[in-house]
Amino acid sequence: MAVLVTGFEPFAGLLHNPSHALIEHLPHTLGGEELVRATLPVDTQAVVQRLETLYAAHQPKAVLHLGLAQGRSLLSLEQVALNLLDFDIPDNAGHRRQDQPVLEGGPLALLTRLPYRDILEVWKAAGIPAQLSNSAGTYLCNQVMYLALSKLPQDVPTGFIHLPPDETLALSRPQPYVPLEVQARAITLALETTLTFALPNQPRLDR
Ligand code: PCA
Repeated sequence: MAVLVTGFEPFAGLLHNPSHALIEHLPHTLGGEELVRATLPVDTQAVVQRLETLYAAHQPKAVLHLGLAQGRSLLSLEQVALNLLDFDIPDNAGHRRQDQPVLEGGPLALLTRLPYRDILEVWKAAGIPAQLSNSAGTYLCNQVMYLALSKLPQDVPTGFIHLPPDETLALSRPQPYVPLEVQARAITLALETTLTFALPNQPRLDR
């Protein structure tokens, strides 16, 4: 069984998305599990089918979705996803949404299924600049987090981490950033912690 990690393609006129760049920096296996990486389209319609295909093809034992949060200077471990799509900035296919649910009839909010307190502790010990966030927004990242938590089995650790700009984005427009290498280390630690704490039958990993 595999562990699935995804990033997003660039969007909103940017030429780069650290969440896409970062997945190439992750190890190929973690704790003996294959790490499957994929890049999701920033298209509110196409992303639904893409997720279904990925989940069906890999039957992952843990899932971590990643995206960029422009304007945030720390990694954000997202605590909740809302059943709401509401965005003025069109996605890459030109769609906009207002006051629409991600899933008709679904609960208003879903809580992450990552061991987030453990991840925060591990990050703190490693000096990772990160925070717990209680808003994943109402754009594609929140949609993917909500869909993942709705579609994957309850016992599959599942969640979302928003990444800050990296050095490539900071070079094109001066802004606070966290180097991609540090972000990749943080995500590797988050995945290791998830396999260790959320799947108790897993042998403990060496850090
Ligand atoms: N960030 C956007 C969507 C794609 C991405 O990387 C978001 O925060 O919703």
